[in-house]
Amino acid sequence: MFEDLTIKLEGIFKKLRGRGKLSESNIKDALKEVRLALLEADVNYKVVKEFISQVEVKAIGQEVLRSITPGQQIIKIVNDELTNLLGKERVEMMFSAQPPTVFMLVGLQGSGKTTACGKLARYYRKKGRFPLLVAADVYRPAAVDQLKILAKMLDIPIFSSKDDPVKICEASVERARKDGKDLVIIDTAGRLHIDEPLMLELLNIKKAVSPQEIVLVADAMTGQDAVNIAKTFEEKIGLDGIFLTKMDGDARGGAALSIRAVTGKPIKFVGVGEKLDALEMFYPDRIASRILGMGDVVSLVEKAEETVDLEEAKKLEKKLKKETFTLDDFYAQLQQIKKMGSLESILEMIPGMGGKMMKGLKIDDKAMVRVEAVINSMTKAERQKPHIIDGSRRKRIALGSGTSVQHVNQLLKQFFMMQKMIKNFSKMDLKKFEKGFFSFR
Ligand SMILES: Nc1nc2c(ncn2[C@@H]2O[C@H](COP(=O)(O)OP(=O)(O)OP(=O)(O)O)[C@@H](O)[C@H]2O)c(=O)[nH]1
Ligand SMILES: [Mg+2]
Repeated sequence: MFEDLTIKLEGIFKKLRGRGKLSESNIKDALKEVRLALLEADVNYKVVKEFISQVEVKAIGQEVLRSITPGQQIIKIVNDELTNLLGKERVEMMFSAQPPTVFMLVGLQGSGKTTACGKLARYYRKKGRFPLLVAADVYRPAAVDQLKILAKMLDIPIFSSKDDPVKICEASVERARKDGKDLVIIDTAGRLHIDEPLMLELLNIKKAVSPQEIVLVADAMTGQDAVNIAKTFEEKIGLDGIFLTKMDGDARGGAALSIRAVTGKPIKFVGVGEKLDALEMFYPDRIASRILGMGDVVSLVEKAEETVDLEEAKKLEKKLKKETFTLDDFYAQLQQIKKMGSLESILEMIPGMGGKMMKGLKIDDKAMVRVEAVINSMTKAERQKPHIIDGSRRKRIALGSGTSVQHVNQLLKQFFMMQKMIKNFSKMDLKKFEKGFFSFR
C-alpha cells in the first residue's frame, strides 16, 4: 500500500534534503510537487488543498528557513500533517460495560464484510473475548454458508436462522447472553448500490440491538467511491469507524488518505489480504511514517511478538552474534515469516523498504514454495556451509527440487545478501534504532 506515493515523496524530499538552505520558492516548488503526488494518488482534491495550505503555513515559517536542516524540518511538518489527516491517534473499539458488546458491519456488496467479521472475531478472541458471529445476510444462501465456513475454520460459534435480519440480530444477542459470549459480530447483507430498503433494514437492526460499533467495511481499491459511500452511510445510518479492506492491492492509497477528512470518522482497521490474519490496526502516526518511506518499526515488532516463537528468536539472535547464520536458519526464518503473513506486508514496515524497494521486490508467496523445495534438496553439509555449493552441486540440487540452476543461484544470492544484511542489522541495537528513527518528532 502507498508504494506509488512513497516513491514520489521520497524523490521530492531527497532533493530538499540535499540543500543546505532553502528559500521560500524552493519550499513552494516542493509543495507543488507534493500536491501533484497526492492528486495522482487519488486523494480527494479538497483534502489535498487543505493539506497543502496547512503544510505551507508551517513550512514557510521562520523555523524552517532558519533551520540548519531545512529538508528534515519539512519532512517533519509533512509527517505531522499526514498524521493529523489520518486522524491523529488510533481510536479503539468501544466495549459495553454490560456484555455482550455488539459490532455491526455494514457495506456494499463484495467490500469484504464477511471476511472482516472473521478477522475481527479471530483478533478479539486472541485478546481474550468470546465472540459470536451472526449471519444477518439472508438474501443469499451462500452468504450464510461463507460465514459458517469461516466460523468453523476459527472454531468460533455462529448464529443463523431463517428469520428476518432484525429478528436474527435480536435473537443472537439473547443467545450470546445465555451462552456467556461477550462479543456479537453481525455480518449484514450488501447491495450493489446504496438503496432505501438496505438503509431501512440497517436502521432497523441498529434500533433493535443498539450496537456499540457500526463499522463501514469499504474497499480501498475503489478509491474515491469508497469515500463517497462512507459519507452516505455516515449521513444515513451513522458510523463509528471504518474498516478499509484490500489495502494490499491499493498502491495509491487515495481512499485511506481522504476518508477520515471527508467523513470525520476514523479508520480503525485495515485489511491486507484474503486470509483471516491479514488484519492491521490502524495507527495514523505509523501509517504516516510508512507513507514517507520511514517504515513502521512498532507494528513490525508487535506483529513479530504476536506470531514469532520467542525461543526461536532467541536462538537466532545468539547465532547472529556468533555470525553462524546458515541455510537451515534461513529456512527456519522463512517458516516464521510465513506465520506472520505475506512477505510484502512485512517488508513494507521496514524503514527504507517502503517505496522503491517494494516496487523492485514484488514477492510472490508461491516462490516461497520453490525456495523450500530447493533447500530441502540440499545435504546437511550444504545447508550448514552454503559456500561449498559449487556448480555441480547446484545442478544436482536443481534436479532434485524440480527447479532450475537459475533458481538455485537466485536463492543462494538472496541468502548471502540476507546473511550480510542481518550481520549489519544485528550490530544495531533495535531500541536505539527506533529512538533515532522517531526522534525528529
Ligand atoms: N486482497 C484482499 N482481498 C480481500 C480482503 N478482504 C476481503 N477480500 C476478498 O474480497 C472478496 C469479497 O469478500 P467478502 O468478505 O465475501 O465480501 P462481502 O462484503 O461479505 O460480500 P457480500 O456478502 O457479497 O456483500 C473475497 O474474495 C475476499 O477474499 C483484503 O483485505 N484483501
Ligand atoms: Mg458477505
